[in-house]
Amino acid sequence: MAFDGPKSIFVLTGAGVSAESGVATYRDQGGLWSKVRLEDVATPEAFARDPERVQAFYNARRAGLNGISPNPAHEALARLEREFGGTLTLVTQNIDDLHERGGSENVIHMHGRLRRSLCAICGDTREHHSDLHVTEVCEACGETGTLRPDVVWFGEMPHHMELIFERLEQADLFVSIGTSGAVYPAAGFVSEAGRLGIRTLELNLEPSDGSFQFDEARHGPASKLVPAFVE
Ligand code: BV8
Repeated sequence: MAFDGPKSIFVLTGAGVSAESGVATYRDQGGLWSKVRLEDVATPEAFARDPERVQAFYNARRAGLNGISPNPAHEALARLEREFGGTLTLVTQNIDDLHERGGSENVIHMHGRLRRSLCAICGDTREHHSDLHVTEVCEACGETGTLRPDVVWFGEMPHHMELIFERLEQADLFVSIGTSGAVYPAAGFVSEAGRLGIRTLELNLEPSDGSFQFDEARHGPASKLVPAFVE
């Protein structure tokens, strides 16, 4: 690792860390938002308006997780978690489970997880790897039609924000990997780190919207940059 001994590293990942595993990103050429409007599939209003359309959008993405594997970037971050002597906080915006499959044990999913269902009535959330439909019955409360993907939509509060800011304040190195810096509050973490005097590093395929805010930016595929950073 090319930094003079950080003691506490805060890593934020985005879709770019899973791109080489075959998971679609959002804003790249051919990305998810070039095929469908987020207002139609990734907001509570969209779910209220046309639940089956929203379920179908997430069912297709959930099914897509079956045939893919973690890539060297996920594996390098898991190695960092095992071997780094200090504190490592891994926060991901991703809703896939490739960090876990790559060996990371402590992953903070601030935008939820695609392979979990959430009951909109009782709040029960549990592993769910198959399709979800509005006809489904919640096993916890018995209600029908209340199960949705356990993901954070636009206009909804991301998870674990208090813990995230606590960890960010304790960090002495902030590393952003594979994110366009387009969505808040995640996109605001780098300026918060800068305000706190924390060293900031961007590892991304190309300069992101927020590249100018980083002390250092390295550009290239995550499967190459992340193992090189962890070594
Ligand atoms: C909130 C889960 C408030 C679902 C996601 C106006 C109207 C409404 C809202 C807003 C508004 N203005 C601002 C907002 C807030 C809004 C927002 O920021 N909107 C944006 C569009 C302006 N944010 C929210 O609504 C958030 N909630 O603010 O709540 C609140 C407060 C109190 C109480 C209640 C509520 C919630 C946002 C979460 C939305 N959910 N995902 C799903 O996945 O379907 S967002 C989704 O997009 C991701 O999770 C991620 O967060 C975000 C950005 O995606 P990235 O991961 O960055 O991916 P992207 O494709 O954009 O970029 C990929 C990058 O990787 C690129 O830079 C590329 O170069 C790079 N890359 C590609 N290949 C590689 C690579 N890098 C390395 N190697 C490679 N091989």
